[in-house]
Amino acid sequence: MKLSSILFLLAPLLISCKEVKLPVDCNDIYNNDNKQPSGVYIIYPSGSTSAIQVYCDMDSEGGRWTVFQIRKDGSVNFYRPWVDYKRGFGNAAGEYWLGLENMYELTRLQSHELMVDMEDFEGNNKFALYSSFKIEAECEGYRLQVTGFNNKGGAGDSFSSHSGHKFSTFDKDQDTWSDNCARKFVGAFWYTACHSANPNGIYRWGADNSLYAVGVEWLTWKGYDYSLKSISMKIRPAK
Ligand SMILES: [Ca+2]
Repeated sequence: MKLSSILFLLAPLLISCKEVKLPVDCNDIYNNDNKQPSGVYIIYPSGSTSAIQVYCDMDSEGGRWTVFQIRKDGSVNFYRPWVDYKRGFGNAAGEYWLGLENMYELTRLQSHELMVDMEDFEGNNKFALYSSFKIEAECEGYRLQVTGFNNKGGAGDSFSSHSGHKFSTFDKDQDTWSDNCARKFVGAFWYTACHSANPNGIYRWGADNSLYAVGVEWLTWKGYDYSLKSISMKIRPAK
């Protein structure tokens, strides 16, 4: 076969390779087709070998949200070591944590907004919006930067106080307390000394004051003695 024939046969492959743009996040999926419903999709936070399943919220407040954390039925254990919080765990169709490294990759190149959606066991829904959210690199302890709270959703601000703090798990204490917040409050978070929100705490089915502040909590809405039915944290590029 002549070289020109081979090139002719390869041409469509070469062209199609150029045209493939893998979605980095749910915002890309939305921009490729804005009729796509909320659901589980594959994204590539850092190139073609980084495929991971996530839940995309295409409905709330304009959609385009990539969910990085969700609790809704207590089916997944969230009391896990550093390596799990770094890499991610759970099931994109159920409860999961996307992983700090993925969150760093998603937020390092452009400005992102954050939405925190929550529901109690009485069927009430609230949310919190933040105009800026990013995670620093692992060598900086995956430090949180979150600002620009907006109380449109009525949940109050239980997260800004965590801004500027490193992420802690029970086996990696980077909090500002002399003791270990992750062990004390049975979770993993950007603990200070220690928290006003504990989304990765124990799933406890509502009001329960038998153990202080260990539940799935958002202080400014339900206080320290109420574990939420559901909570999800999601990001999208700021427009
Ligand atoms: Ca400590």
